[in-house]
Amino acid sequence: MSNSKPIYVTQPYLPPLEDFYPYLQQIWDNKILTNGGPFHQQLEQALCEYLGVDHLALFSNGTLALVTALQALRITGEVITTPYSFVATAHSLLWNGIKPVFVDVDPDTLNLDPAKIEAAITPHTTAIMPVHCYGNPCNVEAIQKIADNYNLRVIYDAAHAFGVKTDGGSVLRHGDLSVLSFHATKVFNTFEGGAIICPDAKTKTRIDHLKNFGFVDEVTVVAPGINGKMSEINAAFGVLQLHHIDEAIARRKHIDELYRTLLSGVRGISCLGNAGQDASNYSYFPILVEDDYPLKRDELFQKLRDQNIIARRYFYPLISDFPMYRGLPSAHRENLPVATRAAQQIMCLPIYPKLSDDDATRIVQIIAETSK
Ligand code: T4K
Repeated sequence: MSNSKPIYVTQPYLPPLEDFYPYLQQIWDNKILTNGGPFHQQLEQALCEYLGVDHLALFSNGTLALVTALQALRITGEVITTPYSFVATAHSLLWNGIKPVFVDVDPDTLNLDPAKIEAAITPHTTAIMPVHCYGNPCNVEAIQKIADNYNLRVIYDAAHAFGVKTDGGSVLRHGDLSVLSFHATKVFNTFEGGAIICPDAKTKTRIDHLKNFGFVDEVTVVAPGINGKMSEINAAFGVLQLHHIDEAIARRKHIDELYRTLLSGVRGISCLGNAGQDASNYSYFPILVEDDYPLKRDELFQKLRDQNIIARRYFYPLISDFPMYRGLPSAHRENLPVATRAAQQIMCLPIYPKLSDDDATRIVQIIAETSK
């Protein structure tokens, strides 16, 4: 075991602590801690401007935002989704009493494969929930075409897709709703947090009611809402964090390029390519450990661990392999060959703004020395 300090798959970006004090002072002065206070409003506005979207509702985390997005559109029955994601994607369906129907992913992007969606549609299907995995955009046009043909709603789990742009605009403008996560491990974080992006003010109002117990005013409750509100301290941190986001993404881009250059000659290791976006956020650095690499993926994973490099196997196991899903007919591995293979080969290397070039180089050296 190495004596060096552990290098994790990610490390949250934190602005200088003293920069946060004035924000805290403001909260202490006005005593508004939550329930749509001034920082909450300020962050919603600032994020709409930064992301280039019209309406955004903040949440206390991405999972509650997903659960509420499904409620907002009154989704029931069956929803087509990907097995290749973080469990929260499918859990949000179960929390709404909806049956997930897993469809395989595209081998190049590891996003839901539009060519396989149609065969999974039944009379009970009401929506599609794709994921822009690693911030690589889904084939939004093909998905929308299917949704239009079958009168289905589309809710994107865009937890990884902060700041990603396609065709000159935010990827978050596609579908009926998109959901972001601002968890500590994300490109833009508010410690915990999330948001729903919606196209019109009426839907935003409904979402705002749903995240506040269904209250419209002091005496009127219009829905069995939840408490999904973001607190002032998280929102204030978000406002400050937003000043640093471009710099943080630029540093991630540099590491992404460095990894790609250094890994280009390593036999048996492949990097996921660009999925057609004009602006990426470099939120993850996934590699595939293929058959011609001398070690199995788990052996390489362990080898890195022995050197105190804590990579992660996002997304292994597949969601469809967890006990609450594996009994579903769509969860059978024969139905999901591409996702099954990817889950066996995937490993996400450390990437975050403070990761040094030397550390990134050392990580690749460890991977490359076995492949010589
Ligand atoms: N949809 C998708 C597609 C998602 O990926 C996620 C979340 C969601 C929905 C749900 O959004 P939220 O409800 O979370 O807002 C992490 C995150 O907890 C989770 O937010 C994220 N996806 C998922 C991909 O990764 P773990 O279990 O891997 O987290 P953890 O605690 O092992 O953290 C990974 C590494 O990050 C640690 O080894 C060290 C570092 N770290 C972590 C935390 C929490 C820090 O340095 N500081 C920290 O505070 O799930």
